[in-house]
Amino acid sequence: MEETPLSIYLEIMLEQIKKIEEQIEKATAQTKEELEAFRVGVVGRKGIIADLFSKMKEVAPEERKTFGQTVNALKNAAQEKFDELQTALEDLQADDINHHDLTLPNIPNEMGAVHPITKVREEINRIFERIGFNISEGPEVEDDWHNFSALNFPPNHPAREMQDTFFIEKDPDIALRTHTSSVQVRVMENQKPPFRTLSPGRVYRNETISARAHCIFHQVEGLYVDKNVSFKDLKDTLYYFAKEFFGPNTKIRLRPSYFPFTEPSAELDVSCSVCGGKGCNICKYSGWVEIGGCGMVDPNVLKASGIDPEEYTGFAFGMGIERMTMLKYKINDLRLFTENDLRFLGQFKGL
Ligand code: 2NL
Repeated sequence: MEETPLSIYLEIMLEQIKKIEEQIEKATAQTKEELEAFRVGVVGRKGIIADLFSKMKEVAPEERKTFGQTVNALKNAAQEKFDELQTALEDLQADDINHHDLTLPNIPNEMGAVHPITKVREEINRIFERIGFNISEGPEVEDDWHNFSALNFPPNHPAREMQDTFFIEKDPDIALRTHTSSVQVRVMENQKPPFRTLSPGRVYRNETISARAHCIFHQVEGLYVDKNVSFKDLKDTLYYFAKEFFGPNTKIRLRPSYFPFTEPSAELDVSCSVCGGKGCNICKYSGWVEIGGCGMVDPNVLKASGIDPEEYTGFAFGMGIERMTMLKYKINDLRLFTENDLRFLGQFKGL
């Protein structure tokens, strides 16, 4: 069958489409912007292909099929080209991220520092380990028994109030521990004397945060239970610790005090390590700073954990780790310990 010759209009159109096809074939996109320009100019709603489709009405009805098929083929080729360019560009960008120049000098990993509280806590542990204390740890969420009742706290002691303690549940009471004595109660319940144990750890009290107080802080408590443990043993132990931690010229002082869990009880002061006892603004010109409290374990406390107070006696003490760290490193604001400011933490590198 003889083919009908194409109209001059269609011939010119097909010629143009061929040129467009060649251009599309050669197109490149090195950047996101170039890729976007291709999308808008070629395959977009107002691009060259949409423009060609709009010419359909100018084509003679018997030639529309040929025209339509040609433009459709172009459209498919252009879409394919666009996908190709897009994939290539994504690969290029991924390459930039993944392939460093391995010949460049290395960026050194910056050495971190141990947190001063951790450092001091470990130093205290080592000092007490040298005289036979082991380290005991326990839960930070405690029941009423281990935090209060077993320690001889009377039923309406202020520490049992919401204003002082963070409660998780009421009746039965579950709270964030307010001291690490709770760990020592667990030791007394589970072990037979004699034992010497040290319980460092995080404790919680419902305090307004200031330069001197925080609702989260650290404590270390010590407990020694044996036959014939005396108040002199307590003093010797604390004196040994103070000299090891603050330096050989350190003195200690015990002032009578009261705790529900010890009898007799005392506050523990050390001679000011900043001025050596001469008087400065750290010790408020008294020469002494308080670092904790201590006493002989109350017979009721021993009994509550199943230890016979007729057979055994014990001493106990508690000290604030933040307080000791502040004295040792002359830090004047407790909030620095929890703010994670690298200008502060970086000063403890290599110490
Ligand atoms: C302070 C005072 C103290 C204790 C803690 C204790 C533990 C048991 C039995 C008896 Cl299991 N006592 N601990 C004793 C006296 C004082 O802490 O100012 N801490 C920062």
